[in-house]
Amino acid sequence: MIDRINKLRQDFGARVAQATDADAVNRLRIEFLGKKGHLAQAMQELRAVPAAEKPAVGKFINEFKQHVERLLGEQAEKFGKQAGAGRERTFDTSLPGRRETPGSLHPITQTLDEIETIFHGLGFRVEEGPEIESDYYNFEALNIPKDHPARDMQDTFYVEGDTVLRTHTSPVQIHVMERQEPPLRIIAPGRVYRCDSDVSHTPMFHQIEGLMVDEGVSFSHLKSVMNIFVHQVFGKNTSVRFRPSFFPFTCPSAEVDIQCVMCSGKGCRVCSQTGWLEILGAGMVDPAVFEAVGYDPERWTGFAFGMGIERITMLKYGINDIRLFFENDLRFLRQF
Ligand code: 2NL
Repeated sequence: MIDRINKLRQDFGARVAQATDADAVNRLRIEFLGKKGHLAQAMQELRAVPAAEKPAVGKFINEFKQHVERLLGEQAEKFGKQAGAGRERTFDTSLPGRRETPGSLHPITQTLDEIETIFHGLGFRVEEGPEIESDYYNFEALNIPKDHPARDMQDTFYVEGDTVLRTHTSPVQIHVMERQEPPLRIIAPGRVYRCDSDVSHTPMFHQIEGLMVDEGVSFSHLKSVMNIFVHQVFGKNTSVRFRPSFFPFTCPSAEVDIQCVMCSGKGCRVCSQTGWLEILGAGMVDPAVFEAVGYDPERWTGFAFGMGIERITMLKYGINDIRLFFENDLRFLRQF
């Protein structure tokens, strides 16, 4: 067996030296390394070698194989380079191109970016804060008393003791007001958490709140800013209306409706035949909130508003199930 390999080795050495082009090298590769080549055959024959000699013979065959691979590699590289030199690479211009599949931002991110840009244009800056908050920043400072239904265990995720997952981004604005005197124009986007889950509620969703505080800020400033916002997001011809409402942290409070985007106000299933869709809540900051952060309510006034990003996105694109945003099904996401 060893003798046979030695003969093969001599034969290979002579022929590889004679090879003059890449084709010849390839033929040698098939003859020696191919499925039915000399080396495969030697491995077959190895089975019949007595057990005592097997390791030595096996090692010998392996060394030969490595030798063949190395020499063929060297020759192939040499002829490959010669073949490439001086010859232009050609390509088939009739082949169809490879399609690029660029990714895209999540629809929630797109809406958030769009809203931030609109308010940036109106002089608002973005502020962020922690998602885990104390009862004080999430409720107390916002004039939400201990027995208020919003604090119900069914709505709020309690972490432990006085610590909660924020149920809105208002605590961000409380922090900002505590460390900074008016005038102030900020928006606070981020994740918020409520213990709720169905086609229109998820335990985590995104909210953006806005706050403007200065001397002489009035409800008409709020209306004007809301009008500009709605017209930029839903189009110039979208009607806006304010309905009286209640929030513990604003007075007076209002809910802002837009003309139904599905039926243009004629009445349909989406708007429950009313022709209007609620998109956000807003109002004049309650003096109790200013007292809590140490602002003089006799001097400063302000407006605030809050909206759910998922809700705005659903209305904008006619999406009827909020859970689609969180399933990450590419068939859904690719449409944005
Ligand atoms: C809604 C309503 C609202 C606010 C949020 C706010 C924040 C501070 C002071 C006063 Cl620091 N108000 N935020 C005001 C009115 C409504 O949100 O429906 N959100 C989804």
